[in-house]
Amino acid sequence: MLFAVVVGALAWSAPAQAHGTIVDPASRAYKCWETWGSNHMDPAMQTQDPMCWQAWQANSDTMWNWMSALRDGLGGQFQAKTPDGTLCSNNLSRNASLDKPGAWKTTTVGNNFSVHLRDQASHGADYFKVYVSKQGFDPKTQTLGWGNLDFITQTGRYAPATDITFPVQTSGYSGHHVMFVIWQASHLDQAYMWCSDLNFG
Ligand SMILES: [Cu+2]
Repeated sequence: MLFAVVVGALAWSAPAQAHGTIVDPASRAYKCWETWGSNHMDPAMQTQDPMCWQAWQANSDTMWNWMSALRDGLGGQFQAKTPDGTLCSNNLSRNASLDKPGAWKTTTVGNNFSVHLRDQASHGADYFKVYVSKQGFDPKTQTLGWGNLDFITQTGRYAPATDITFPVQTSGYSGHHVMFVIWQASHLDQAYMWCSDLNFG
């Protein structure tokens, strides 16, 4: 018997996915893309910005697709479905470079600052959840887990827009901290998670 099983001719190609990220204070992948995207082969990066260097070396797609750090269908079970040590990558193995501790370049902020989402797809938000790593946690040497975070705020809903900005108030922080943000988008059960490196000046 001869069966001609045609499985390879799927008329499918991945569309350019449009989503978003926190552009200020910039998420790790966005900051590495913004800083080095036009110059990502520059060997000077290795000494000037070693964490971006290791990320580019590990998988340049992490930067080119800075807008795509999403998972679908988490049902709000962020902690249960995101093991310690995988928060900054949103538990995406292709972005594991973002979970590595080290001298990530920081954005200097005061106690009160604004968080800016740029969303090419205008998904809107059911909410954002914002956390900051505890005082004493060292992003340069420690891998981030849920127990290292202070919960700061959960926002309300935002209508679809390409730019969403919301205020964050903190107190008592100094030096290098990680801001961890979850964006629950509104068009689907679609969750984005990122780390941004802050310097509380
Ligand atoms: Cu999207």
